[in-house]
Amino acid sequence: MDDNPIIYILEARIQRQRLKDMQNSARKRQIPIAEQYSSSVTHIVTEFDNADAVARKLGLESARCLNQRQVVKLQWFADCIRAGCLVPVDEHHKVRSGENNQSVREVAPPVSARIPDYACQRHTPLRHHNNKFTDALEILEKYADLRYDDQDYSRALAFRRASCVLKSLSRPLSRLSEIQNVTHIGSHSQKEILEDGTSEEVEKICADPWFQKMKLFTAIFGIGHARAKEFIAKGWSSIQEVRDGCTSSDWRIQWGLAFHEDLTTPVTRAEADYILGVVRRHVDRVLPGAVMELTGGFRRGKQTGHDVDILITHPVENKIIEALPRLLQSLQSHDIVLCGHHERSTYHEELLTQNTKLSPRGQLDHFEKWIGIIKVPNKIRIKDDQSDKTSSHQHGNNNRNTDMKENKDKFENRNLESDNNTDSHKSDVGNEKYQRQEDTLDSGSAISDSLEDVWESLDKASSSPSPSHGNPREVKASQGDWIARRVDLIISPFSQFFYALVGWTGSKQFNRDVRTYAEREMNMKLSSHGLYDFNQGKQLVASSEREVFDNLKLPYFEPQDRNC
Ligand code: 8GT
Ligand code: MN
Repeated sequence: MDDNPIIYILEARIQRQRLKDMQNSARKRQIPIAEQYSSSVTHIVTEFDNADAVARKLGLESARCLNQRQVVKLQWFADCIRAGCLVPVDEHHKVRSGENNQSVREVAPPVSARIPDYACQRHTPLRHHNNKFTDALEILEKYADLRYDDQDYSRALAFRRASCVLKSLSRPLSRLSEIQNVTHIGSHSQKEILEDGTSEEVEKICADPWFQKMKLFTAIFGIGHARAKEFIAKGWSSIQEVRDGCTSSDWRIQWGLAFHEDLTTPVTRAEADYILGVVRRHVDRVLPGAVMELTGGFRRGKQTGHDVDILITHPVENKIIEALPRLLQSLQSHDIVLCGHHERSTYHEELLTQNTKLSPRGQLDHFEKWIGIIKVPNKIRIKDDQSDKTSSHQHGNNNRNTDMKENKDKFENRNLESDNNTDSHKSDVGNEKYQRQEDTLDSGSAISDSLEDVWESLDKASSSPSPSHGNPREVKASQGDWIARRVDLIISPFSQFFYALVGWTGSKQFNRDVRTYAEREMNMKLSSHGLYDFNQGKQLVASSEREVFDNLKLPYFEPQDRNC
């Protein structure tokens, strides 16, 4: 870090209100900001994505004139504000020279063959430079997941790993073969080699009616792969046909079908904040002193999500006992809850050391939780849409469109819900498919995106009683000025909280990799409940998220850098 840092914020492309907020935050933290650009400026903060544009804007001949200074993204500035001081400029903060790949390749160092093996050792920001490849790889992953799920889940994982490596690169690749030798870009992905982000294979998959139907059906709350395949076998190809023909008594499927359009409309951050606020008010009433965190994708900086995950704890360990039923009662009495299911904790200490491969629900956690749907006034979402057009959001960056697209794709692509099927974990037996999947996974603690199928194959869903009041279709028919939103409320004992926080922050791939890393490299077992060190024969406690990383001998990564 320079001895006398002076920061200049290049105003172009930064919304006025956001700029003002940034300047105020910097002032409060005594971060030195120059009003004008001058030769004494050491850091230029910009929304431009290449240094040549910055140089032009400053009236300089070329980006070479900026050689002595750091040209950095807003992310760096946001990191400084968060840290309360200037943080070192990392690779992912840098804005490079070159408007096209050719010149980027001239100035950028070759992609190192020494990319760390595990995603938990790499920065994986939400916005990255290689979407054209990762989009294609994720289609291959999704297809492998849907098509070959009963044979070989590792195939889908190989694509996910490849895209995960690309997301962590600090510059765009022009061809995938540039990093052919890099670990993780394995034989699976090389077969369908993506020279420029497109391949015949990918195009064929996108046009495949079977794939389109699978994406459509697995996006229904409560529907996993096996049921979606049944629907296709019946000749159904639309949601309406499922509504007309599906006789399942599973509460999730019934409500999921009735409110499908609501539940596949991305949840905005304003809605997530609103839900957090509502829950907080009720939590304060029933459990004063409780600590709450908005987790999941929103905590990783996403502007939209498919649900809202809220983790709740209390510094006094046993205060959480019976708090969730009281919270639900309080929410219900205010007509906020549409439907949902309360799961009791199934945690016991042996789970900390137990080999998860033995249990079909080993990849899920054992916290007490509520999985349900609540009502959010339409105006919350609409207000957010409008404010988004005029000013930026406090957590924001300019990735909203990408983010929306990402979520839309996700909605089309998957359903994550049945893994929460409450009864299914009661049985460890009779699930051949799970065993097969586990055999092909790298680690027993890895979380499979196909968990919904694990539960589906246990076929307990249909026996779970409807935990809600009213008939879903009738409720839908008389819906007021609100939208249905999926919410998970998770209750964690304080002693497990920071492990739960890391787990529920995700991403899923981050969890997979950090758990595999713990097992393979550290001889430890990591879960959302804690960390057990087999070398020392004891549990390692953590009283902050940083300590979780410290205990694993990993550098700390902010939630925003866990978007693998
Ligand atoms: P989204 O933005 O589409 O909602 O995506 P997300 O927020 O990243 O994923 P999510 O499905 O909502 O799950 C949030 C995180 O919680 C994931 O990283 C998931 O791995 C983690 N997680 C646990 N335990 C459990 C569990 O028991 N069930 C589920 N569904 N997720 C769990 O750590
Ligand atoms: Mn989520």
